[in-house]
Amino acid sequence: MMKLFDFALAPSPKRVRMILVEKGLDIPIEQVDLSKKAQFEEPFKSINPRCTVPALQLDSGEVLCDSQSITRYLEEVYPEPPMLGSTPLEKALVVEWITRVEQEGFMATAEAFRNSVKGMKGSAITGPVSYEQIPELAERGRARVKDFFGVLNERLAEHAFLAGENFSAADVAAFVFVEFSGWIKLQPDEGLTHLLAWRDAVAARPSATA
Ligand SMILES: N[C@@H](CCC(=O)N[C@@H](CS)C(=O)NCC(=O)O)C(=O)O
Repeated sequence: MMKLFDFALAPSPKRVRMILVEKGLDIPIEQVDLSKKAQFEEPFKSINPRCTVPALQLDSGEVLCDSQSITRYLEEVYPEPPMLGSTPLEKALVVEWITRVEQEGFMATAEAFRNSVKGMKGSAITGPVSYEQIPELAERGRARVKDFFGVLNERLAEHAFLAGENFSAADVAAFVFVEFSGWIKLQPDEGLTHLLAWRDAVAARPSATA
């Protein structure tokens, strides 16, 4: 049986937990306590030398170390309901929006968080190599998050969901990003009505609290 390495409080593994709920899958989950730096200790650091969660260990022993590769694998093995699009266009747009949410949403939030919080000194980038904080990046990250809220709002003015008319892993990623932005005390303001209506719709899904 495959096993998911998770940390309940962290955003990236929540993306995978939401996909599991959407697909009705129940697999063993093991917590890696990031607050105790367990990601840098054995046995986990040998399982995922990148020292991040989520990681999915397959029956073969093979390990997938990124929420995107894990989502792709789950989609191939358990295609229903589709989370990565159904038509050629939808599949392409899911990739495009996941990439944008990761680069413009998650990275910007992580930049703001990891370059400003005292406990993250020497940990400005995830992984086994130590990188020092650059305070200017925190400021820039906050500006980028606000800008990206606007991008999402514009997209959701045109479409019910990011890749079109169907809920997908791109919405999962964006929903978790909006939650994550609360860590740097930013949230979409009232004027972003399309983004807020979409957020309420996603929040009503059982997977939202995964
Ligand atoms: N793009 C990766 C990012 C994974 C990632 O950065 N995970 C964070 C938790 S959200 C982590 O493991 N951090 C470990 C650390 O801060 O040392 C994914 O989505 O799988």
